[in-house]
Formats: sequence, structure tokens, C-alpha cells
Amino acid sequence: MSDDDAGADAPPADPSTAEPGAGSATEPRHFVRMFSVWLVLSAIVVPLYYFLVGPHVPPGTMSSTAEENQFDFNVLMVLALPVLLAVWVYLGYCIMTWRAAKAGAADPVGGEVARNHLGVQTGWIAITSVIVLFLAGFGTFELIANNGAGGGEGPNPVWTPTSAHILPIQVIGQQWTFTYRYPTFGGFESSKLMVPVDTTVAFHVTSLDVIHSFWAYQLSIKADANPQVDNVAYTTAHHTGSVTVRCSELCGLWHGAMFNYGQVVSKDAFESWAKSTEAATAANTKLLPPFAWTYVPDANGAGGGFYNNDTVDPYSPSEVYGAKQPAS
Ligand SMILES: [Cu+2]
Repeated sequence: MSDDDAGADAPPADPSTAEPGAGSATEPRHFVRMFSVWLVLSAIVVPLYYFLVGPHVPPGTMSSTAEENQFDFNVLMVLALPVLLAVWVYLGYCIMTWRAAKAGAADPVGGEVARNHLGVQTGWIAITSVIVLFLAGFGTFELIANNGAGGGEGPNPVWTPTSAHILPIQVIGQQWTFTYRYPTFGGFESSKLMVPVDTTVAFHVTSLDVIHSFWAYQLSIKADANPQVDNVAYTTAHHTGSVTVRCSELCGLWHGAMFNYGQVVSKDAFESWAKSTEAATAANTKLLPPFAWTYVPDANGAGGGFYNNDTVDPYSPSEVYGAKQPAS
């Protein structure tokens, strides 16, 4: 669009009423002014954001998926900030230049003129289309290139890591906790998530009861935990530290209390933890249902892993749904 036609005070139709209060010769180049302010502000704000705020944007950089997600969020913000600034600059300029209270100012002109402005219309459609289509392509690329970007890919992942060594960790959601089984260490089960650093991990997420969602915040993993489904998500932790796991699917009365903690540790520390826990829990592991990608709980717990608390005999024949519970 030309420099002086973006201001709302250049109606094309009737010259006698077109520019009340000001001749076109004295009218400042509104578009150039707004554009300049916007350009300078964007040139300052966008780099400030990217370099000062960007590295602190959640979910941080503990894992490959966290790093990638943080980068994606920052790309979104870098594209969104200039749009936000354009709206603010335009609003601010309008208020300062065309507000009715301003003495001697031209009467506000808009409506028809602004609505029919070809440059504004095509510019708006073109710019927003380019941004949205670019983000659709970018988002798709990021999903494919990053093996699902930390999201669950279902039981048959299409985008798999190329790593030769992938550690499987099974995540079992149940009202109202998560437990973890390590199939390559005898299938023992732990209430704590332990993850070795610099190792590609395949989380196999499932549920024993209702729908849950496994959200390991610092690892930037979020995968639905559905009964009878083995939902696979990948990541590689790059730093050691603690991980908070929360359920992010409303799953009943104590959903809000359904969280626990994990740890990313060195490979050696993980190896020794896994082996010692496997040995220490061997007697318990025998009582668990054999390792499987999904489980079908039954009333007695025998067929598939209904994890009773200490007061109930998990193999009590009287513990069936609707039957009298054993006296404690
Ligand atoms: Cu839940």
C-alpha cells in the first residue's frame, strides 16, 4: 500500500467531504509513521525476548523433547510478538492522532473507507495466511523430525528414534498414582520414575482403570494413559535432575493429587539402582502379573495388576466387586 493511504482519512469518493479539516498536502504520512514505530519496536523487543526470556521458557532444557518444545514455543512467540506490537502501535497511534477530543483534529473517518481498503484487505489476508500456513508446516516438521516431540504416538509409532539402544519404561496409570515397570530388568515395578541420562527412552504408557495422562513436565513428555492401550512416547534426557510427574487427564476424585516424582541420573547410577531394585523386589515381582504392554485388571488382581493397598489380601477370593470386603 502507498504511504499515505493507510490512514483512515483519505476517502476516495467525494472530494468535498473527503478530508475534513486538513488538506492532503499537510496530512502526515500516517502509515510510514506507524510502520516505523512498529519496525523499531519489533527490532528491539523480539531479540530481547529471544535471548533474555527464551532460554527460560518452560519446559526448560532437561531433555531432547523439552529443548525442542522450548524452541517451538519461542518460534511461536517470535512470530506473535510483531503481530501484537502492530496491534498496539496501531491502537496507540489512533488514540493519539484521531481521538475526537483532540483540538483541531480531523473528524475520525473510518467505517466504509477502512473496510473497502484494498491494500489493508489483501495485506491482512496475505500476512495472516503466510503466518498460519508456515506454522502448520513448521509444526508438522517438528513432530516428524523429533519423533513425536514428546507426545504419545499410540502403539505403533510412525516416527521412531534411530538410536540403537532404547530403554523401555512402562508407565502404568491407576486411580490415583503412576507406577513404573522396567521390562529389561526383570519387569520389576517401582513407584519412582528413574531415567538414565543420555539414553533414548521409550515410555510405554497405559492404564489399569480409567483414562489418565502421563505428563513428565521437565522431560516434556505428555502421553494419554488409556486402559488396554500401549501409548509410546520418546525422549532423551540431557541433564540429571528431578522430574515432576502429574496426571493431566481428569480421572476421578483424587486426580488433583495424582502426582509423583522421578529422577534423571547418570547411566551408572541408573544401572546400579535398576539391578539392586530388581533383586530387592524379586519376591514382589513374582506376585505381579507377568509383564505385558497392557493389563486387564480383574477383581482379584490375579489376572492383571489391580494394586491393592496393604490392608487387603490381593488374592482374597472374597474380594470381588459387590462382595463383602475382608475384615481388616
Ligand atoms: Cu489420573
